[in-house]
Amino acid sequence: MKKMILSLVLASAVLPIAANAQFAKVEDAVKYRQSALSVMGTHFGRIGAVVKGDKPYDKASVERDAAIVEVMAAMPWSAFPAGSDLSNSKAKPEIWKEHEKFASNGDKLQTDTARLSAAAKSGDLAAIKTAFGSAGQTCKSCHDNFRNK
Ligand code: ASC
Repeated sequence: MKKMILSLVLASAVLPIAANAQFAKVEDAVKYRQSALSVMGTHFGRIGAVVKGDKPYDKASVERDAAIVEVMAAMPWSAFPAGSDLSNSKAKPEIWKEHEKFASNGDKLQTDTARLSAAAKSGDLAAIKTAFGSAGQTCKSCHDNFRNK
């Protein structure tokens, strides 16, 4: 498990650079970002179930979920090339019109999810709940501004 978490941490440093390489097709960018966001949502949701009290708190599981969320939070933002607001995408044109705002939302998510990961490592459930709430707000604000329903 330690090795897996270490690999994830290393991947988080390396993968955003790899992801900056151009996608061959805009369809590939859409698939890539949707995949990263889906994996992030799955693991964020697992922490959410603990935060809501629907699932018992298990430190190791939350730590693993938070590590994955943290890595995934760095992934999607380089996969919004111009012209990738395809019909199978919920991306709003504001992503490109207000790109700085969009990018800063992505940066904030990375800060929030790093805090969530730190809280998960500390084993302090109250801190996990607070960090989860902040990260959830950041998800919501991006969805409200930049994602079609
Ligand atoms: C989740 C999830 C999201 C966010 C968002 C927060 O668990 O999959 O996209 O939280 O709903 O408002």
